Amino acid sequence: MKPGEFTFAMVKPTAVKLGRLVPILNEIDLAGFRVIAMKMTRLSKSQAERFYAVHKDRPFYQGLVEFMSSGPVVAMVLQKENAVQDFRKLIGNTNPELAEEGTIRKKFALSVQENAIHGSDSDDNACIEANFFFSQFEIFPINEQY
Ligand code: IDP
Ligand code: MG
Repeated sequence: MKPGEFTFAMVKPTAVKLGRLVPILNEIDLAGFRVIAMKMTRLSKSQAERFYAVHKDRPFYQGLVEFMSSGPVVAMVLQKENAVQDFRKLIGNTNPELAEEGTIRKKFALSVQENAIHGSDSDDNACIEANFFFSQFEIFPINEQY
């Protein structure tokens, strides 16, 4: 897959627990993204620590790790042109109080921490994060050989 054509997303534990998975997937579909890999899984604390290692010195890190390992998440790889930027726009600001009207976080987030969904912030991180959850045999890019 070429950088720029895909991003990594993860529906966070509270959103899954509250039954918001399908409504969130609907928003993702309506925005023109194609799901090319998906799994429901639960992160161990050490996996959550590794996934969010860039934030390890931030005051919210321990709480974030506890939260992200508190229940099942749904991880996915999404294909679309300009995927990373368009998906960040679709999910909105990290803080739901600042998130733009119509964004997924505005609609589904409970708080800054429990903000419904993760989206990669760069093409490099989309690649790293997709590989964190999926092997090459679990990602099915849409192309001529599909
Ligand atoms: P992002 O998810 O919009 O990229 P980041 O700054 O990368 O935001 O933070 C990662 C995650 O850490 C957020 O999605 C949120 O769950 C949590 N987080 C960020 N800032 C805070 C905070 O100030 N308090 C509590 N949790 C936070
Ligand atoms: Mg981030």
